[in-house]
Amino acid sequence: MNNPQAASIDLKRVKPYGDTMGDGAVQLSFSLPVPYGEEAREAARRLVAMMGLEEPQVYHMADLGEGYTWFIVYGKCTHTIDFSTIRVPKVDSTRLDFYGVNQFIREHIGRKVVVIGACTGTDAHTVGIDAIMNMKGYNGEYGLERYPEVDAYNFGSQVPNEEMLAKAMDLKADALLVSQVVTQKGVHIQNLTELVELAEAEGIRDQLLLICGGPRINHEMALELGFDAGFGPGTLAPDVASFVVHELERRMSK
Ligand code: B12
Repeated sequence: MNNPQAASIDLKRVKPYGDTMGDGAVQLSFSLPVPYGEEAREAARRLVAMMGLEEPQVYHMADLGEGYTWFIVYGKCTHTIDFSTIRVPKVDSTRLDFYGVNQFIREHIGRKVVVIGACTGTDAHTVGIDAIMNMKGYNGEYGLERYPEVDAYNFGSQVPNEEMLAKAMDLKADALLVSQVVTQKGVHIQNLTELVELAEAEGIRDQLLLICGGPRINHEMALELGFDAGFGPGTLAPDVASFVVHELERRMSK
Protein backbone atom coordinates (compact mmCIF):
# COMPACT_ATOMS: atom_id res chain seq x y z
CA MET A 1 0.00 0.00 0.00
CA ASN A 2 1.34 3.43 -0.94
CA ASN A 3 -0.95 5.41 1.32
CA PRO A 4 0.77 5.96 4.70
CA GLN A 5 -2.64 6.50 6.35
CA ALA A 6 -3.99 3.17 5.06
CA ALA A 7 -2.63 1.18 7.99
CA SER A 8 -4.59 3.31 10.46
CA ILE A 9 -7.93 3.07 8.61
CA ASP A 10 -10.48 0.94 10.46
CA LEU A 11 -12.19 -1.06 7.69
CA LYS A 12 -14.98 -1.97 10.10
CA ARG A 13 -15.97 1.70 10.42
CA VAL A 14 -15.43 3.40 7.07
CA LYS A 15 -16.97 6.78 6.28
CA PRO A 16 -16.57 9.33 3.48
CA TYR A 17 -13.91 12.02 3.75
CA GLY A 18 -13.12 15.29 1.98
CA ASP A 19 -10.53 17.51 3.67
CA THR A 20 -9.41 15.18 6.47
CA MET A 21 -9.83 11.49 7.14
CA GLY A 22 -13.12 10.69 8.85
CA ASP A 23 -14.72 14.13 8.37
CA GLY A 24 -17.73 12.49 6.64
CA ALA A 25 -17.75 15.03 3.78
CA VAL A 26 -20.22 14.22 0.98
CA GLN A 27 -21.07 16.13 -2.19
CA LEU A 28 -24.59 15.95 -3.59
CA SER A 29 -25.91 17.26 -6.86
CA PHE A 30 -29.61 17.63 -7.69
CA SER A 31 -32.22 19.87 -9.27
CA LEU A 32 -35.42 21.27 -7.77
CA PRO A 33 -38.44 22.55 -9.66
CA VAL A 34 -38.21 25.97 -7.94
CA PRO A 35 -37.06 29.36 -9.27
CA TYR A 36 -33.40 30.37 -8.73
CA GLY A 37 -32.84 32.57 -5.66
CA GLU A 38 -32.25 32.61 -1.92
CA GLU A 39 -35.45 30.62 -1.21
CA ALA A 40 -34.14 27.93 -3.53
CA ARG A 41 -30.81 27.86 -1.66
CA GLU A 42 -32.60 27.49 1.68
CA ALA A 43 -34.89 24.78 0.29
CA ALA A 44 -31.87 22.76 -0.89
CA ARG A 45 -30.08 23.23 2.43
CA ARG A 46 -33.10 22.09 4.47
CA LEU A 47 -33.72 19.12 2.19
CA VAL A 48 -30.15 17.88 2.59
CA ALA A 49 -30.43 18.27 6.39
CA MET A 50 -33.59 16.12 6.21
CA MET A 51 -31.57 13.50 4.32
CA GLY A 52 -29.48 13.16 7.50
CA LEU A 53 -26.35 15.05 6.44
CA GLU A 54 -25.01 17.49 9.01
CA GLU A 55 -23.87 21.09 8.31
CA PRO A 56 -25.33 21.28 4.79
CA GLN A 57 -23.83 24.07 2.69
CA VAL A 58 -24.86 25.03 -0.84
CA TYR A 59 -21.55 25.45 -2.67
CA HIS A 60 -23.00 26.11 -6.08
CA MET A 61 -26.37 26.69 -7.64
CA ALA A 62 -27.35 27.46 -11.20
CA ASP A 63 -30.50 28.79 -12.83
CA LEU A 64 -31.78 26.09 -15.19
CA GLY A 65 -34.46 28.48 -16.46
CA GLU A 66 -38.24 28.14 -16.50
CA GLY A 67 -38.43 27.88 -12.69
CA TYR A 68 -35.79 25.17 -12.15
CA THR A 69 -32.53 25.34 -10.13
CA TRP A 70 -29.53 23.01 -9.92
CA PHE A 71 -27.42 22.62 -6.76
CA ILE A 72 -24.17 21.25 -5.47
CA VAL A 73 -24.43 20.81 -1.71
CA TYR A 74 -21.80 19.61 0.76
CA GLY A 75 -22.74 17.91 4.02
CA LYS A 76 -21.31 15.57 6.65
CA CYS A 77 -22.31 11.94 6.85
CA THR A 78 -22.37 10.54 10.39
CA HIS A 79 -22.78 6.87 9.44
CA THR A 80 -20.05 4.30 8.97
CA ILE A 81 -20.00 1.02 7.04
CA ASP A 82 -18.31 -2.27 7.92
CA PHE A 83 -16.32 -2.83 4.73
CA SER A 84 -14.80 -6.06 6.06
CA THR A 85 -18.14 -7.91 5.84
CA ILE A 86 -19.06 -6.90 2.28
CA ARG A 87 -19.06 -9.66 -0.35
CA VAL A 88 -20.31 -9.05 -3.90
CA PRO A 89 -20.81 -11.83 -6.48
CA LYS A 90 -18.38 -11.44 -9.39
CA VAL A 91 -17.94 -13.28 -12.65
CA ASP A 92 -15.77 -16.20 -11.62
CA SER A 93 -13.63 -17.34 -14.54
CA THR A 94 -9.92 -17.24 -15.27
CA ARG A 95 -9.20 -14.32 -17.58
CA LEU A 96 -7.58 -15.36 -20.83
CA ASP A 97 -6.19 -12.92 -23.38
CA PHE A 98 -7.05 -12.80 -27.10
CA TYR A 99 -4.62 -15.63 -27.94
CA GLY A 100 -5.59 -17.66 -24.90
CA VAL A 101 -9.31 -17.52 -25.72
CA ASN A 102 -8.75 -18.69 -29.31
CA GLN A 103 -6.44 -21.47 -28.18
CA PHE A 104 -8.93 -22.55 -25.49
CA ILE A 105 -11.69 -22.80 -28.11
CA ARG A 106 -9.50 -24.89 -30.44
CA GLU A 107 -8.43 -27.23 -27.65
CA HIS A 108 -11.59 -27.53 -25.54
CA ILE A 109 -14.56 -26.71 -27.76
CA GLY A 110 -13.39 -27.86 -31.17
CA ARG A 111 -15.61 -25.61 -33.27
CA LYS A 112 -16.27 -21.91 -33.68
CA VAL A 113 -18.19 -20.22 -30.89
CA VAL A 114 -21.17 -18.18 -32.11
CA VAL A 115 -21.84 -14.93 -30.25
CA ILE A 116 -24.55 -12.42 -31.10
CA GLY A 117 -24.87 -8.96 -29.57
CA ALA A 118 -27.12 -5.90 -29.65
CA CYS A 119 -28.71 -3.09 -27.70
CA THR A 120 -32.23 -4.35 -27.19
CA GLY A 121 -35.58 -2.74 -26.50
CA THR A 122 -35.57 1.02 -27.01
CA ASP A 123 -31.88 1.45 -26.21
CA ALA A 124 -29.83 3.14 -28.94
CA HIS A 125 -26.48 3.43 -27.12
CA THR A 126 -24.32 1.23 -29.34
CA VAL A 127 -20.87 2.40 -28.23
CA GLY A 128 -20.68 -0.13 -25.37
CA ILE A 129 -21.67 -3.21 -27.37
CA ASP A 130 -19.44 -2.04 -30.25
CA ALA A 131 -16.54 -1.86 -27.80
CA ILE A 132 -17.06 -5.57 -27.08
CA MET A 133 -17.91 -6.75 -30.61
CA ASN A 134 -16.18 -4.50 -33.17
CA MET A 135 -13.16 -5.75 -35.10
CA LYS A 136 -11.11 -2.69 -34.15
CA GLY A 137 -11.93 -3.13 -30.45
CA TYR A 138 -11.64 -0.73 -27.58
CA ASN A 139 -8.99 0.46 -25.17
CA GLY A 140 -6.23 -1.63 -26.72
CA GLU A 141 -8.23 -4.87 -26.97
CA TYR A 142 -9.65 -6.36 -30.17
CA GLY A 143 -13.41 -6.96 -30.21
CA LEU A 144 -14.93 -10.41 -30.73
CA GLU A 145 -15.24 -9.94 -34.52
CA ARG A 146 -11.45 -10.15 -34.63
CA TYR A 147 -11.27 -13.52 -32.85
CA PRO A 148 -10.62 -16.24 -35.47
CA GLU A 149 -12.42 -18.87 -33.38
CA VAL A 150 -15.51 -16.71 -32.75
CA ASP A 151 -18.34 -16.03 -35.20
CA ALA A 152 -19.53 -12.66 -33.93
CA TYR A 153 -22.67 -10.85 -35.11
CA ASN A 154 -23.49 -7.34 -33.96
CA PHE A 155 -27.10 -6.38 -34.67
CA GLY A 156 -26.82 -2.76 -33.53
CA SER A 157 -29.49 -0.90 -31.64
CA GLN A 158 -33.16 -1.12 -30.66
CA VAL A 159 -33.48 -4.81 -31.48
CA PRO A 160 -36.74 -6.28 -30.08
CA ASN A 161 -36.26 -9.24 -27.74
CA GLU A 162 -38.30 -11.56 -30.00
CA GLU A 163 -36.05 -10.71 -32.96
CA MET A 164 -32.91 -11.25 -30.89
CA LEU A 165 -34.04 -14.74 -29.86
CA ALA A 166 -35.07 -15.59 -33.44
CA LYS A 167 -31.58 -14.59 -34.65
CA ALA A 168 -30.03 -16.68 -31.88
CA MET A 169 -31.94 -19.74 -33.08
CA ASP A 170 -31.19 -19.11 -36.81
CA LEU A 171 -27.47 -18.75 -36.15
CA LYS A 172 -27.34 -21.46 -33.47
CA ALA A 173 -25.78 -18.93 -31.13
CA ASP A 174 -23.90 -20.09 -28.07
CA ALA A 175 -24.09 -16.72 -26.34
CA LEU A 176 -26.37 -13.72 -26.57
CA LEU A 177 -24.90 -10.38 -25.45
CA VAL A 178 -27.35 -7.64 -24.52
CA SER A 179 -26.35 -4.07 -23.85
CA GLN A 180 -28.53 -1.84 -21.67
CA VAL A 181 -27.34 1.70 -21.08
CA VAL A 182 -30.57 3.58 -20.41
CA THR A 183 -31.84 2.74 -16.93
CA GLN A 184 -34.38 5.53 -16.46
CA LYS A 185 -37.52 4.30 -14.72
CA GLY A 186 -36.04 0.80 -14.56
CA VAL A 187 -36.54 0.26 -18.30
CA HIS A 188 -33.52 -2.07 -18.42
CA ILE A 189 -34.99 -4.34 -15.73
CA GLN A 190 -38.24 -4.60 -17.65
CA ASN A 191 -36.50 -5.32 -20.93
CA LEU A 192 -33.99 -7.85 -19.55
CA THR A 193 -36.75 -9.65 -17.63
CA GLU A 194 -38.82 -9.86 -20.80
CA LEU A 195 -35.93 -11.46 -22.70
CA VAL A 196 -35.49 -14.19 -20.08
CA GLU A 197 -39.23 -14.83 -19.92
CA LEU A 198 -39.48 -15.10 -23.72
CA ALA A 199 -36.52 -17.49 -23.86
CA GLU A 200 -38.14 -19.63 -21.16
CA ALA A 201 -41.55 -19.55 -22.86
CA GLU A 202 -39.96 -20.66 -26.15
CA GLY A 203 -38.12 -23.46 -24.33
CA ILE A 204 -34.68 -22.25 -25.46
CA ARG A 205 -33.31 -20.73 -22.24
CA ASP A 206 -30.99 -23.68 -21.55
CA GLN A 207 -29.50 -23.61 -25.06
CA LEU A 208 -28.07 -20.10 -24.65
CA LEU A 209 -25.67 -18.21 -22.46
CA LEU A 210 -27.50 -14.98 -21.67
CA ILE A 211 -25.13 -12.15 -20.82
CA CYS A 212 -25.95 -8.50 -20.21
CA GLY A 213 -23.78 -5.45 -19.79
CA GLY A 214 -23.81 -1.70 -19.38
CA PRO A 215 -22.62 1.10 -17.12
CA ARG A 216 -25.21 0.36 -14.43
CA ILE A 217 -25.23 -3.44 -14.78
CA ASN A 218 -23.44 -5.76 -12.37
CA HIS A 219 -23.12 -9.52 -12.03
CA GLU A 220 -25.38 -9.75 -8.99
CA MET A 221 -28.21 -7.91 -10.75
CA ALA A 222 -27.76 -10.07 -13.86
CA LEU A 223 -28.06 -13.28 -11.83
CA GLU A 224 -31.18 -11.97 -10.08
CA LEU A 225 -32.77 -11.28 -13.47
CA GLY A 226 -32.06 -14.82 -14.68
CA PHE A 227 -28.96 -14.08 -16.79
CA ASP A 228 -25.78 -16.15 -16.66
CA ALA A 229 -23.49 -13.15 -16.18
CA GLY A 230 -23.44 -9.38 -16.07
CA PHE A 231 -20.60 -6.98 -16.89
CA GLY A 232 -20.23 -3.33 -15.94
CA PRO A 233 -18.11 -0.29 -16.85
CA GLY A 234 -14.63 -0.93 -18.21
CA THR A 235 -15.42 -4.42 -19.57
CA LEU A 236 -13.26 -5.56 -22.47
CA ALA A 237 -13.83 -8.37 -24.99
CA PRO A 238 -11.50 -10.90 -23.30
CA ASP A 239 -13.45 -10.55 -20.01
CA VAL A 240 -16.65 -11.70 -21.72
CA ALA A 241 -14.95 -14.19 -24.03
CA SER A 242 -13.19 -15.87 -21.09
CA PHE A 243 -16.49 -16.35 -19.29
CA VAL A 244 -18.22 -17.66 -22.43
CA VAL A 245 -15.59 -20.27 -23.31
CA HIS A 246 -15.15 -21.57 -19.76
CA GLU A 247 -18.91 -21.80 -19.22
CA LEU A 248 -19.43 -23.54 -22.58
CA GLU A 249 -16.75 -26.08 -21.76
CA ARG A 250 -18.31 -26.65 -18.32
CA ARG A 251 -21.73 -27.28 -19.90
CA MET A 252 -20.29 -29.53 -22.63
CA SER A 253 -18.56 -31.72 -20.06
CA LYS A 254 -21.74 -32.23 -17.97
C1 B12 B 1 -23.17 8.85 -26.54
C2 B12 B 1 -24.45 8.97 -25.74
C3 B12 B 1 -25.64 9.03 -26.47
C4 B12 B 1 -25.70 8.89 -27.99
C5 B12 B 1 -25.59 7.39 -28.33
C6 B12 B 1 -24.92 7.16 -29.67
C7 B12 B 1 -24.58 5.73 -29.87
N1 B12 B 1 -24.60 5.33 -31.12
O1 B12 B 1 -24.28 4.99 -28.93
C8 B12 B 1 -27.11 9.52 -28.30
C9 B12 B 1 -26.94 10.99 -28.58
C10 B12 B 1 -27.88 8.87 -29.44
C11 B12 B 1 -27.82 9.36 -26.94
C12 B12 B 1 -29.19 9.39 -26.81
C13 B12 B 1 -29.83 9.33 -25.59
N2 B12 B 1 -29.26 9.30 -24.37
CO1 B12 B 1 -27.35 9.08 -24.10
N3 B12 B 1 -25.54 9.14 -23.61
C14 B12 B 1 -24.45 9.05 -24.31
C15 B12 B 1 -23.21 9.18 -23.39
C16 B12 B 1 -22.69 10.62 -23.52
C17 B12 B 1 -22.04 8.23 -23.62
C18 B12 B 1 -22.40 6.74 -23.65
C19 B12 B 1 -21.19 6.00 -24.19
O2 B12 B 1 -21.01 5.92 -25.39
N4 B12 B 1 -20.31 5.46 -23.29
C20 B12 B 1 -19.06 4.81 -23.68
C21 B12 B 1 -19.19 3.26 -23.65
C22 B12 B 1 -17.87 2.64 -24.12
O3 B12 B 1 -19.40 2.90 -22.29
P1 B12 B 1 -20.53 1.89 -21.84
O4 B12 B 1 -21.78 2.07 -22.62
O5 B12 B 1 -20.63 1.96 -20.36
O6 B12 B 1 -19.98 0.44 -22.25
C23 B12 B 1 -18.97 -0.25 -21.53
C24 B12 B 1 -19.52 -1.11 -20.39
O7 B12 B 1 -20.68 -0.63 -19.77
C25 B12 B 1 -19.67 -2.47 -20.98
N5 B12 B 1 -20.87 -2.81 -21.73
C26 B12 B 1 -21.83 -2.06 -22.29
N6 B12 B 1 -22.73 -2.82 -22.90
C27 B12 B 1 -22.35 -4.09 -22.75
C28 B12 B 1 -22.93 -5.29 -23.15
C29 B12 B 1 -22.32 -6.49 -22.82
C30 B12 B 1 -22.96 -7.78 -23.23
C31 B12 B 1 -21.10 -6.49 -22.08
C32 B12 B 1 -20.45 -7.76 -21.74
C33 B12 B 1 -20.52 -5.29 -21.67
C34 B12 B 1 -21.15 -4.11 -22.01
O8 B12 B 1 -18.57 -2.53 -21.87
C35 B12 B 1 -18.36 -1.26 -22.48
C36 B12 B 1 -16.87 -1.08 -22.68
O9 B12 B 1 -16.17 -1.13 -21.47
C37 B12 B 1 -23.87 8.92 -21.97
C38 B12 B 1 -23.24 9.68 -20.80
C39 B12 B 1 -21.95 9.07 -20.37
N7 B12 B 1 -20.93 9.90 -20.27
O10 B12 B 1 -21.87 7.85 -20.16
C40 B12 B 1 -25.32 9.35 -22.20
C41 B12 B 1 -26.43 8.67 -21.43
C42 B12 B 1 -26.18 7.17 -21.41
N8 B12 B 1 -27.62 8.96 -22.23
C43 B12 B 1 -28.67 9.18 -21.52
C44 B12 B 1 -29.95 9.49 -22.03
C45 B12 B 1 -31.01 9.83 -21.00
C46 B12 B 1 -30.20 9.51 -23.40
C47 B12 B 1 -31.54 9.82 -24.06
C48 B12 B 1 -32.76 9.20 -23.39
C49 B12 B 1 -31.65 11.36 -24.13
C50 B12 B 1 -32.96 11.86 -24.67
N9 B12 B 1 -33.79 12.39 -23.77
O11 B12 B 1 -33.22 11.75 -25.84
C51 B12 B 1 -31.33 9.30 -25.48
C52 B12 B 1 -31.83 7.86 -25.59
C53 B12 B 1 -31.75 7.27 -26.92
C54 B12 B 1 -32.16 5.83 -26.87
N10 B12 B 1 -33.30 5.52 -27.45
O12 B12 B 1 -31.44 5.01 -26.30
C55 B12 B 1 -28.39 9.05 -20.03
C56 B12 B 1 -28.91 7.76 -19.44
C57 B12 B 1 -29.42 7.98 -18.04
C58 B12 B 1 -29.97 6.71 -17.46
N11 B12 B 1 -29.56 6.40 -16.26
O13 B12 B 1 -30.74 6.02 -18.05
C59 B12 B 1 -26.82 9.23 -20.01
C60 B12 B 1 -26.11 8.51 -18.83
C61 B12 B 1 -26.56 10.75 -19.94
C62 B12 B 1 -27.01 11.37 -18.63
N12 B12 B 1 -26.10 11.60 -17.70
O14 B12 B 1 -28.14 11.65 -18.43
N13 B12 B 1 -26.92 9.20 -25.95
